Amino acid sequence: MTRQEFAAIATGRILILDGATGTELIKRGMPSGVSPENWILEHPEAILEVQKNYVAAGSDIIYVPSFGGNRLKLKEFNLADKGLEINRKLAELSRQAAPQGLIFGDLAPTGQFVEPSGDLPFEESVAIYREQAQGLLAGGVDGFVIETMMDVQEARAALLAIRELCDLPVMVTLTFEAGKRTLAGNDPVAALVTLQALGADAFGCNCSSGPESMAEIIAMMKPYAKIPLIAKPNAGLPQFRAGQTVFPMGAEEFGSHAATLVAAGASMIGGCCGSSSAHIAALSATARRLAAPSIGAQITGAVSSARAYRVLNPKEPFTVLGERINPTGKKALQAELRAGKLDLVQTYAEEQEKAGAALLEVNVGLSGIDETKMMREAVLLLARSSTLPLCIDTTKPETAEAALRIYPGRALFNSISAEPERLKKVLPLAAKYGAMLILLPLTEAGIPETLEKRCLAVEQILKAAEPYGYSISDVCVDGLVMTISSDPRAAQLTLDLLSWCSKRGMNTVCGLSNVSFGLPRRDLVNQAFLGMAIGNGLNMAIANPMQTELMDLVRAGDALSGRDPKLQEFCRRYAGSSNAAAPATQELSPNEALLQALLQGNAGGINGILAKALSGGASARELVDHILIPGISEVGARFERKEYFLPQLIMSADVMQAAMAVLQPMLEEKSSDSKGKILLATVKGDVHDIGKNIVAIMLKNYGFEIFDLGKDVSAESILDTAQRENIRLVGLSALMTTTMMEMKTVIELARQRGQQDLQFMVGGAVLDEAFAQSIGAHYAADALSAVKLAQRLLPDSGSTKKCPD
Ligand code: B1M
Repeated sequence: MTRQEFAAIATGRILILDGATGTELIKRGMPSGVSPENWILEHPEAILEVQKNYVAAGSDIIYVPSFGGNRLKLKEFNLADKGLEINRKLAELSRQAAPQGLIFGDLAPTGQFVEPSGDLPFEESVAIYREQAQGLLAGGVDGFVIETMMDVQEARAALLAIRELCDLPVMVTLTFEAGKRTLAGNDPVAALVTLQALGADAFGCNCSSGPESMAEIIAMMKPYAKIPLIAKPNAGLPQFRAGQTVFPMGAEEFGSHAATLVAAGASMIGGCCGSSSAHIAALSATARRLAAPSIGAQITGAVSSARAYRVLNPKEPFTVLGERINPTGKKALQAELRAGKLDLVQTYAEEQEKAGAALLEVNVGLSGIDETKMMREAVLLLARSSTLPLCIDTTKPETAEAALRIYPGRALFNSISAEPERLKKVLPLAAKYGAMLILLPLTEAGIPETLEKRCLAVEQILKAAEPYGYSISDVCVDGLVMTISSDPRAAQLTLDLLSWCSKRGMNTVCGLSNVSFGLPRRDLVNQAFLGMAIGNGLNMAIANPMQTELMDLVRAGDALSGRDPKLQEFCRRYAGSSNAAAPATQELSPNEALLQALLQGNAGGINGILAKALSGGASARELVDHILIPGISEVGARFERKEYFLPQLIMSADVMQAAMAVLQPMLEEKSSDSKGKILLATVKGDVHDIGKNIVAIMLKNYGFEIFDLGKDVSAESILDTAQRENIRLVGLSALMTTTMMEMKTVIELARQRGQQDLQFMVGGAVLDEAFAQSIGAHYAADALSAVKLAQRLLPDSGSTKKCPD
């Protein structure tokens, strides 16, 4: 099936998808702990029955049961090298179940977070999905579905993998949590903007919620969706009854929600966990009575980051693209980039975001450095640390490609001119990644001297971009600001071009400061020019948002040009303010700077901050106890309140680790002889080790010999080491309710193995005394309590240093 054929069948009718596979297979005897893909191949009759039932219930598209068929998931069952064959056979089975219907190969999370949120290299993720898609293609699928994704970047990897293999239709669905964001913090509209620009043929949500709250997410996305929207909810919110997960919504009630989902804008509906063919039959019966939603976006021209989006449209508020991440004329940034460092890039990003920039321009072009490598690293860093969408600014196509490929959003690309060579090189790659474009009305002959020639250049670029799917709403025209010192007509020429574009509904953008080059009081000229340019339709500027006069002018401009409805933003910001100069911002104390760096996840400069704090008289222990531990706890609280998301949690943890690496030697005191051996480990499945490391330092300070096995350590490894090293006390740490029970497993295994004398000390934020007792362990609430407990449990070790009470 071609993408055009898919678009045709998805227009003017409601397509019915299938329902749950996993819960249906469990009903048919699939045990837990097996590879579902392998079990299906060993029990083909089960999946044939499930899928034939869905076809009979009215499903237009059947998902191949290849959900966990990627190399990383299969590896858990020693099946990694059978991926191609397994996926091919699964697709062939689905074809047997639906000989006349459409079967879509199913790609789902690998279980590992991809960079920039996680450690799995992006290209490795692409390769994993490519391999799976190849198997499914060999099995004859009609298209693909990428589903249950929790990180837009992983969905991008899968989509790119398929796009680079074939031109079949691809549907993508993400799983949104109760706060209407994915686990990685992706916003639904931002994810839609990113993935439809990258070439998804339909987009939406599956799993996690019941139909009602899914309808709310569909309604949020609808105005921005150029493609059909998908809703595949669970049969209600899962409930835990008698140790089992139950999905409470019956088929009839589920079916009645088709109307809610379609009214919200979904034109492809089905079921996820807990739904059966009865649910799909009910959904299909209701859908038959409903008119299909129209396909098409009311709001176009949006760019996105992983967590936010911004509509670029002359009717929207003025957009300032922060210009500071550009080494031209900035010695400090040049020095950092040459040294391979990006601390200033992160600082400039934070400052500009705070000052009101809506996008961040990123330019790292500098002689003598590997621009492509540096750009990729800068983009990865900014994708993790900033919510603002990026504008990639480079003249090199290979640098542009590296940036656009890794960026987990829809970027703006600066820039594309009417030079045929550049058009040929840059247009296909910008289109491949779905970037919005800044058009520069330059031709082979240079900068056109008349308005007519500049307009012609804009039209030439638009014409060349059209076959790649670009329309006026996907571009911004650069006003080409030249200096009035050398040509008094320069400003007027730009103003005329802005006016010409504005009449055609085009976005326009200018770099501001060129106009005043060589003049005194450039600020006056720049401000007057900005005012005139806004009057001629300018709606975007590449500028320094730290200049308060400029930002004030921009906001006043929005108020005057009707881009600030009811003047709400202007009044919110300026009511009660006078035109007196704002008080200078106070410099932060080293302790405040340390806390801020931790909360913002900014590891750059952490050594300097710590050095200042220590030379100012703070002790390493005070910094750990009074700044770092409360700070990281605040990060956890923000994560819980859904103000922070996983990437921010990871960045703050990195700062904590960096700070601890500096402070650790100062926390450790030399002790001459060992006071007893203690083994420490964070249990299997848990990677939190900051607290355990602090406990280790304290125990070392009090003379104990520590065998630290690290994090995510198996029970066997802990017990083998204890046996081999003749250790009598084992300290276990766990930070999650899901991993604390692993402590019980370790202790039970020790007893089974006959390690009866082994004592256990446990700690971690989710534990308490009662839990410790219930599993036969001793509890320590913090590092100092751990020392006291160790001294009590290993009395003959002779730890002489007295522990303060
Ligand atoms: Co995560 N995380 N995290 N995390 N993380 C928590 C624990 C969480 C409470 C955040 C939240 O939701 N508010 C939550 C658990 C919820 C729950 O189960 N109740 C959580 C989650 C959900 C997750 C993930 C699942 C997120 C995701 O992927 N969706 C994921 C899990 C990955 C995994 O383990 N499989 C995850 C990942 C991470 C990071 C990797 C990003 C990072 C860890 C980096 C690292 O440790 N190297 C991280 C962090 C930093 C946190 C929080 C913010 C901070 C933990 C910390 O370092 N605290 C945390 C929220 C919080 O606790 N407020 C959170 C400071 C540390 C000094 O305290 O470890 O308690 P603590 O140690 C204390 C005492 O407890 C005691 O002494 C220490 C010093 O006083 N103690 C012992 C600890 N171990 C002891 C052992 C002893 C004795 C005392 O004897 C042996």
